[in-house]
Amino acid sequence: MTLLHLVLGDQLSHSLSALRDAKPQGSVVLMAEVMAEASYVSHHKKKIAFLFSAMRHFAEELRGRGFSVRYVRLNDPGNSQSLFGEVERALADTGASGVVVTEPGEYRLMDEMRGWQARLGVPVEIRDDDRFLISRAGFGRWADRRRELRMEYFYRDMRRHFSVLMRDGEPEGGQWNFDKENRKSPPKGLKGPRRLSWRHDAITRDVLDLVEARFSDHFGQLRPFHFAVTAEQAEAEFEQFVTEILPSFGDWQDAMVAGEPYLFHSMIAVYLNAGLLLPLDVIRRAERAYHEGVAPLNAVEGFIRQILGWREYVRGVYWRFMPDYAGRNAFGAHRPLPALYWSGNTKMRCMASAVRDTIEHAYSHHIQRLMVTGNFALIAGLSVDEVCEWYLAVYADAYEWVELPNTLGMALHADGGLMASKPYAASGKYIDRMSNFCGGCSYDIKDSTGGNACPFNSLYWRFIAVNEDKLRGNHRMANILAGWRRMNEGKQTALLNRADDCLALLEKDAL
Ligand code: DLZ
Ligand code: SF4
Repeated sequence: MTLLHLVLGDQLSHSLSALRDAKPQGSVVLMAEVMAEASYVSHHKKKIAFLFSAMRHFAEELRGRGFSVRYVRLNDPGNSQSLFGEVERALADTGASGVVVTEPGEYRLMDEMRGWQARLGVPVEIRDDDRFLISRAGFGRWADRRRELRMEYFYRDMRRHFSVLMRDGEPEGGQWNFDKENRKSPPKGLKGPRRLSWRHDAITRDVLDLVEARFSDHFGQLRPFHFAVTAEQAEAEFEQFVTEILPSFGDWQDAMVAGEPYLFHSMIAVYLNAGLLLPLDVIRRAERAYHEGVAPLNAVEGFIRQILGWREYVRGVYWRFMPDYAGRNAFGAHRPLPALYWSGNTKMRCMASAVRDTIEHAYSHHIQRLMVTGNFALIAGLSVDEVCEWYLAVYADAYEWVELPNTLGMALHADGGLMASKPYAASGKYIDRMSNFCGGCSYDIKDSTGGNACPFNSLYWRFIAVNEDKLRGNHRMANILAGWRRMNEGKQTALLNRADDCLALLEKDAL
């Protein structure tokens, strides 16, 4: 009796639940490059190249371990170009009597897979993805006990459960969170260290040619291509992060510097989310760096919180509230996504820098995503659907389970506060404090109402004014609403007029 073990492009872990009982004899592992997955949004070229190369390398590793692997390449004759079609073909060709798969990361695929057994006429077993540290059901039980789903409490429970950075039942250093120490403004000349880069082998060269030929109309620059494509390479990058970069990660976590896309960020989300690295391994390694005196507690705690707390939390929220979650739009934001999100052509230096980093690297760091492109989308009232689709397409680490809560919930507050206790709306002042963008910008950061005023300043106040009713119930917004009400009418009108001018320019692609 042969079983078909399906491994998806973001499931490249040897410990994957779908492979748990796979045997060199009696099992066929199926992996498939298909247009349905590669083009349901305009994925960045680098994202597709990374995934296809990592998939091909993973298939080679499985073969090296004696498995029989059916690997379907995008250009293979007969490729049906959908995962279902490839499972169907593989069943017919191998005579396998059932399918085993690990639950996919996206709702649309999960929904489709639930119908596979009836369509295929063989048992289809969908297993939990135990690469995550809490199951969907486990998160559900945690959430059932709560009135509000705040990440901070979830994170503390996870710290206790896994005994991470704990000492005698108390958090290491006497505090759960050291964020106050992690908000330093960047000094002049702040530069991130040089990162490892990998030579292309024959597999990567083939994939780059394939992506160039088949996805030329997709977003982003394909070359230079620098990602790790095996677990071994990803581990080497992570090791460089722990020893050379993590010590500074905490201090400069929220800093932004023109021409420095990475600064001190780990850049491991792309590998974690595809399965090349496993969360508990990286958490334990970072914890060890603290105990060995390699990195300070504020840096290690901040890093661990992203993985043990935030990453698991957003996945839990996603599955608990889908499919309804994707349709939420608390502020009724529908303005079409402006062309500058695809081109980077704008006089706003902070936006140009974030989008150009994205075009070049399929990456921009957390604060650029949240406080520049995300904040702008929030205060300009850009379409929630279009903004979410943009984030899903352009970042190499983006799959809907992680992208949607981060974009819709955290950046756009479109879930009405389910995740974040207040909207992350900010004027240009925040960007000026945390970056070196404003000095060299065409707009005047100090001005809010003139013809050359920083657009963030007026759009911020317009956002507050337009959404006053919706924000009134939020006590964390009380001071800001009071500030708006206290402002004299002339100033209010000037701000709203400047905001309208900015939105008109945005529509003409001239902001
Ligand atoms: C993102 C992606 C892309 C670009 N291509 C493939 C593919 O050809 N084959 C595949 O199995 N998976 C691919 N993926 C990842 C899937 O879209 C991902 O598994 C789902 O979105 C669920 O997270
Ligand atoms: Fe961005 Fe405004 Fe600063 Fe220009 S002045 S970089 S638009 S925040």
